[in-house]
Amino acid sequence: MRILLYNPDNGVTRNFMPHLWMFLLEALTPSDHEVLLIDGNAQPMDEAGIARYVREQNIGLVGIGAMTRMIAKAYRMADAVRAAGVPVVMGGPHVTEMPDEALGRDGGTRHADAVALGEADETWPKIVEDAVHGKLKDVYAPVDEFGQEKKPTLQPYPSIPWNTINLDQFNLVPKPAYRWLKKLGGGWGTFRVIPVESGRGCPYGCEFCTVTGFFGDSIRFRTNESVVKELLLLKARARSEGGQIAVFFIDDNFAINVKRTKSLLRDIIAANAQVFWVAQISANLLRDEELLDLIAAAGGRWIFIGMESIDPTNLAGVNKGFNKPGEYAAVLERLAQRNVFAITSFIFGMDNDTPGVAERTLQQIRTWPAGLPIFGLLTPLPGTPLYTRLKDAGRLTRPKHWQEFIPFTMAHTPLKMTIPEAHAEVLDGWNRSYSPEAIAQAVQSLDHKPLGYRINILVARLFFRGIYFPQMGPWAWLKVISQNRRTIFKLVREGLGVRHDAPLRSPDSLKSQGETSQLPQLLRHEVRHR
Ligand code: B12
Ligand code: SF4
Repeated sequence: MRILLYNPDNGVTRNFMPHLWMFLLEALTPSDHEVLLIDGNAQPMDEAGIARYVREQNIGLVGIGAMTRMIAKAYRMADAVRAAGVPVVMGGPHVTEMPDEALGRDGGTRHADAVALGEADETWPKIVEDAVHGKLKDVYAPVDEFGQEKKPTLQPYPSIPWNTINLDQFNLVPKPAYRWLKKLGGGWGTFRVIPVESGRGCPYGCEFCTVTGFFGDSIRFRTNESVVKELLLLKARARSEGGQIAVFFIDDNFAINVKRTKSLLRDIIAANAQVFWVAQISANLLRDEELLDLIAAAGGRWIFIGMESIDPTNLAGVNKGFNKPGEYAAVLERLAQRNVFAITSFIFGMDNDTPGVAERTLQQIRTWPAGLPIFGLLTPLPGTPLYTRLKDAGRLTRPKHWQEFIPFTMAHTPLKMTIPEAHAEVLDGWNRSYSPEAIAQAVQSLDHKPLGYRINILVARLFFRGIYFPQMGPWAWLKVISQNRRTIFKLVREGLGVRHDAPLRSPDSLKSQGETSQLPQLLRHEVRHR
């Protein structure tokens, strides 16, 4: 049977990274079936397109996975596939919380023939087998022989064949630059960010988060050996095709067990399996200096920190009192000393927020080392304690907000500001953090660091800007480049101390920390130190 795994686009931004679930399920599919992957963020497709595709490719089963924010599109695509006579199974966080919606048991349209609840690592082969025999059940739940919920151990973990998977749709080097960069040599013909998980689960139970409910509070890890093997495979692939691969460790809290994280990082270093990587770690776990040294030495370059708010009352209100705003600055300084930078994520519209929250937050951010601040609104995702609390209090203004997804628009009224005021705060946060002046300032604040770091923060800021301000397509990009031309020219001028005969170098060949480049450093030349 030919199986299509499809992840819809979010309609707002292009994802910089493919979705792990697709590769994982592909690796777990019995070998007598052929699996095709389409990520709508990289390969846009509409309803007519997917119906045509499943007919032309003779697809026997379509698996669709989606977060809440893409679920309306997922349902439309599922409807088109089913109308073409091909069965659809849906999985992922949204349908796990709302299976009746997908199955049409809530009085609405049925979108899926079957729904896979929770982690599908063990149910997927059974789903495929049932589909082959035309006997799909409505619901597949990960349970043991006694009907008790059963979480996959991650030991063993399937090996994803990164050396053979077709990753063409996930190359971040724009096509026009591709041939030029490839010719130039030095390993920048392709650049991909690849998701890798080293463990699952987070016991912290923040009120707005799906993770604790979905993965359970039992934390499970892969063996160090299996993670290291995967990194080596990715590294070998990048080298063999003259490109670069960076890894996003998608664990919700990569250092949730500090002892184990240190041991993994030591093994990565010992095996020379370093690639540049990003990971999500909560601020309270970044106090340990040895952990930070190991992160830097093992290839860690960006750490995503869910700071959420600088107001302890807000944090306590969403069960995230373990975040201590008083220590944010010290945490970021410690990272920056090791040339590791932070993506700091904030949520506005919390119950204690009042107008002016963006400016108050920015005042703090300006005192921190340059990083990548991002701003969102408190969103009641289905299945979270936040959803239940707001629903019980009658505060949901759009109880099924996912049916009509509107980016950066709240689905409930905050207590101390209005919905438009909350949105205005988010706009203010993005505007003031990603204006050409703010970008120039961030770059300038790294003047004491080698050129590579400044190029890194510039490129990262230009990309991150796109999370809020749509910049799809060449014209949008030209506009952004033109607005930031002063900062770009400044760095180019500095780079003219560059040896033009020197090829672009890969991170592998960089020796000292000071010279180690970071993620999107496509423009890097060898700098002649004067
Ligand atoms: C990586 C990640 C991202 C990436 C993007 C996704 C990507 N390219 O991988 C980035 C960083 C961009 C991102 C952004 C956002 N994310 Co995010 N993200 C994650 C994260 C940390 C890991 C996802 C992952 O790969 N997990 C590991 C795989 C193995 O698990 P899985 O995807 O759930 O798949 C398993 C099952 O669900 C199931 N399954 C999944 N799909 C399918 C399909 C079929 C057919 C079947 C049978 C089974 C199946 O089988 C898999 C194996 O067991 C999750 C949290 C988490 N730990 O999952 C949050 C998570 C998915 N994100 C979340 C959110 C809310 C967001 C944002 C909306 C945040 C924001 N406010 O901006 C944005 C929106 C992104 C967008 N583009 O629209 C929520 C989603 C909740 C929900 N109900 O939708 C999660 C769960 C985190 C949370 N705090 O609650 N995210
Ligand atoms: S620490 Fe992060 S992953 Fe864990 S519950 Fe809180 S928001 Fe979710």
